[in-house]
Amino acid sequence: MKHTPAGAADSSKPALVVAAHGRRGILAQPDGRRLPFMIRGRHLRAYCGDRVSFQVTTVGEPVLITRIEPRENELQRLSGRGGLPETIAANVTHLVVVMAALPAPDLYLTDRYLCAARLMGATSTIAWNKSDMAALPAAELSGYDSLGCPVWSVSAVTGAGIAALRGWIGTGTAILVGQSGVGKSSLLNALVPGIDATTGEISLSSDEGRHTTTASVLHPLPGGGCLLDTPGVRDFVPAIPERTAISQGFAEIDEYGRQCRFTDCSHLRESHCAVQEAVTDGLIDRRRYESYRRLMNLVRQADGRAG
Ligand SMILES: Nc1nc2c(ncn2[C@@H]2O[C@H](COP(=O)(O)OP(=O)(O)O)[C@@H](O)[C@H]2O)c(=O)[nH]1
Ligand SMILES: [Mg+2]
Ligand SMILES: [Zn+2]
Repeated sequence: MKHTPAGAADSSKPALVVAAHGRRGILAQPDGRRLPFMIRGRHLRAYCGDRVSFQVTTVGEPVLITRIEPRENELQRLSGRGGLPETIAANVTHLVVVMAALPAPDLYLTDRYLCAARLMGATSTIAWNKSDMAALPAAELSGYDSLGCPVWSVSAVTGAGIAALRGWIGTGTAILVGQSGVGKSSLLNALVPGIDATTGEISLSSDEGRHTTTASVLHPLPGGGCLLDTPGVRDFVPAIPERTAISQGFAEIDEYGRQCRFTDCSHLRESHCAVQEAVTDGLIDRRRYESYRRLMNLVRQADGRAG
């Protein structure tokens, strides 16, 4: 009979992957205990946010992941190589788009994040950071609230709005995204009490054990949620979606698009296009429509290169 020492791994319940790199990482058990894990073979791949079953082989050695629970979604970004989408986390429920007065806001990029969030089934919000330096441009961002994307005024420096943002994340799993310099690392420190984003990085030895790499980490939040930090991909840009899916990533275009004459309407040039009419009538914000058009063109260019 196998002897299980007190305090050892309980493999009867699924655990959460809270740090992952390659085929190694750390699991958190439901009672909060942490266990190093590894994956054998090439058919399994675990990401931060995955819920997994595991097996204890040798006490004191990393446990073996045997099964990955079906994922609700995958967070994907463009990889450097050939622009292929690469999964960086699983079961991400909330995307926090961080913006600030400096660097100057790029609403096109914001819309691209919101599109990616909607397509992966995550909710999104905008955190206007550095509010101690420049107040939230309420008029410019007012349209986002009505798209189901609340806008928070926060400051990583003074702590203003931090509890409210944490409350919005609730028990979900969130990631901070946005341009370099907007304050994502600073907000991570403000949201997760007691961590230091630099020393909070976890280094795992690679499969070969020759060098260490920085893992993606899920930090627990006081309210029961988690905040994902992906040091290697801090300035994450979402993967370009399928061209036919982009309109579904824009809530208002998705809504008006149902009234277009053609079910496969691209809402760019067709006649009897309810989306273009709504833009003309001022029912859809012109700048949001321009974001949609730019993303559609970007995908056409990408498809052109691939073909
Ligand atoms: N005044 C002010 N400065 C901030 C705030 N948050 C971040 N910063 C500064 O903005 C710069 C970039 O912050 P950082 O967290 O590294 O941004 P990241 O690149 O998005 O991770 C740093 O100099 C921070 O000190 C804030 O709320 N108020
Ligand atoms: Mg940073
Ligand atoms: Zn249309």
